[in-house]
Amino acid sequence: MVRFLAALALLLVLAPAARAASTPVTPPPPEHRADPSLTTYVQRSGPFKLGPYATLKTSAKVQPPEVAGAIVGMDARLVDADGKELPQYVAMLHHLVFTNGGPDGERRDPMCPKKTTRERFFGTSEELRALTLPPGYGYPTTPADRWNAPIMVMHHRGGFQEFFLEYRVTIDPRPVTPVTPYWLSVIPCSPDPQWSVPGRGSKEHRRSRMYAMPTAGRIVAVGGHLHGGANDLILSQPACKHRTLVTNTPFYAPASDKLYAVKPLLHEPDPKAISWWQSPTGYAFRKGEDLKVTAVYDNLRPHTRVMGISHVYVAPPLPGAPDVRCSAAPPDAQQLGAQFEGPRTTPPTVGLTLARVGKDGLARSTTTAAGTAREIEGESATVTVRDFRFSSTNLVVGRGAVVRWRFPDDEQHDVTLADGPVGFASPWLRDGGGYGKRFTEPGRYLLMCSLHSAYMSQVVTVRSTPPRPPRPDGDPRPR
Ligand SMILES: [Cu+2]
Repeated sequence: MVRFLAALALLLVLAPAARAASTPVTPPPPEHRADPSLTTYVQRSGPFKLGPYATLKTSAKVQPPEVAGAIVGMDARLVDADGKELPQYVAMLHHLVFTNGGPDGERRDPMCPKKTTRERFFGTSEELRALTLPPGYGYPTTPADRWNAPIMVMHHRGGFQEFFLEYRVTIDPRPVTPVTPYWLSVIPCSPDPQWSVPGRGSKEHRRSRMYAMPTAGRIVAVGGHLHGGANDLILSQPACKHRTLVTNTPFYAPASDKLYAVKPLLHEPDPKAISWWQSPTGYAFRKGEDLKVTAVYDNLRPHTRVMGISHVYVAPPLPGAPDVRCSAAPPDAQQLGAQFEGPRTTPPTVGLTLARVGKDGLARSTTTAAGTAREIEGESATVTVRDFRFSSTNLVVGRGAVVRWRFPDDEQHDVTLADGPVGFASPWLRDGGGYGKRFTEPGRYLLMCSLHSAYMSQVVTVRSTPPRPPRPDGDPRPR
């Protein structure tokens, strides 16, 4: 009897209580490149509902698997109720970041001085790249950790679509060398870390940011995130003759991919994959040393709302190692490439238009303005963005005039170029926020709200002549 009770007690300690009954477990999928004897926890969040042509921006409830150990592989995707993956041309996983506040919810990203951002340890996007780490390394996890996952999904169709966020986490319960994740974004510490490439004809557009590392360490894995139009993401070490440590290469889908047949196409598709770098030896850096992240974009055409984020996984310095300066390139580095057939490394030319939803509920491409032209004679014009509408849908201004947009609603909107002479976009704005833009290049600017692109559009036509001076008699009528 005693033996039976002891066995029962052991069973209670070891078995199902150790994880939620609803969490299926599998061997690691090949994408995780993990020891096949390990266990992968397949978890879901949702359901979420997408409206017609909607952009869903929310925070998904996610939780760590009910075991302590270290995460050695992780990925995420959108699935339907049967677990079938939703293709990107239907519902696009545009952004997803897993954050970890630790057991007390207080853990923060050390690179964000205002401490507003929790530790980001895994991100995926249209690239759908899995987190992998060299053998023997892992990101420590406990069931007590408090996770969260800001997610942004774009629906490319009319009607409604339900989906679940499925995330797979491979855990090694054995002791491993712990890694710390660093999110080195060209635009730091923002929920929307975007800028726009003007596309004024010079071949390349580069934007960089430097980060002083708070501790010494070794870079053992580097992933990244880029948007459409990107050529490269570069992690470099300024103190070592500015050498490049890692280049993450974007891989674009073949032209035949249904992603490029989405009608109307309302944003430039991101790369379908991005390379991943990992090395058990790693690159050493010193406490306080700068690392630099640089995003390289095509500048022949405008690319709006782009990003450049390096996901850097750092292990402690090797035990007993001296304070290494400019350590040699690790001989055991691996660069993992595209996980699909026929990748393209040159960003494809993508033509974007505006869209309008018809009485049948279907959106159609258009390059024309909805209303009659409003001619502005003076130096500036104001547009109010309210009730899912631009107050002027068809605005004509002189060259050099300033257009100011006001966003009084409590719903977030923005103004983003779809097509035109110069790329620009405002941040997401609401509650009285404003944004201004001086138009120095003549031409037609097709503009939309990127969050409601099928429903909110505007055309600004910039004349080749400057604004006319006001009439001396004060008569406001157009001449
Ligand atoms: Cu992005």
